[in-house]
Amino acid sequence: MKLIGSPNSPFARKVSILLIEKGLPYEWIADMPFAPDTRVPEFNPLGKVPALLTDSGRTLFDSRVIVEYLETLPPRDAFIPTDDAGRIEVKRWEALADGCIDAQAVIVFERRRTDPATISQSWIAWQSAKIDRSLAEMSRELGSARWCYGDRITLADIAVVSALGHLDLRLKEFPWRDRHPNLVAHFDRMHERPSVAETMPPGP
Ligand SMILES: N[C@@H](CCC(=O)N[C@@H](CS)C(=O)NCC(=O)O)C(=O)O
Repeated sequence: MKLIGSPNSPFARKVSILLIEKGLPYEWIADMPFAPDTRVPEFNPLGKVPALLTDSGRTLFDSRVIVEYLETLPPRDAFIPTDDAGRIEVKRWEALADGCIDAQAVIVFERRRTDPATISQSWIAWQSAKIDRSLAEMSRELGSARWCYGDRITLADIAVVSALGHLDLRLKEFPWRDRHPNLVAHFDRMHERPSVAETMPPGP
């Protein structure tokens, strides 16, 4: 299996953490989708990372499909519950965390406009509100629990730590630590795991 990703991509990190947690061997192929010589479109017509090249030669994307595929490999169903209610809850967490990353990415790209005069502060504020609300929802749902869902680590915890890690990387000024101490505790606990510590984005 080969994982095509960029080291700072939170979506690729989510997949990497799951691969490591499951103990699945894989080859990491670093590729920046915005580099002029990128080969990402050969694996994903959408030109985004992560993409996974399976041992049978199939390319899979996006990260939500890849994690579903990985859960079909042994140890099967270890990170997404198999009961309907649990599965939907964990996928809801993933959608929340991924959506939080999407809003972060929009802000990052908006700020990178070559002509600063064209940067839309109202668009940034619109996206910031999504981040605020998604973090508040994560914090509310987590409460004082150790794990996002149930009594063990799931894909939900992995998705959340990837989203929070990307905030630390790209939007350092975002005051999530002051506002949500329970997310900080979860984040710190998750960093005790080698899978999370080893996949810290190098930045910048
Ligand atoms: N929904 C996708 C999002 C992937 C994504 O946006 N990846 C970014 C890097 S973090 C990317 O490759 N962007 C390149 C582009 O938008 O052209 C997933 O979950 O895999």
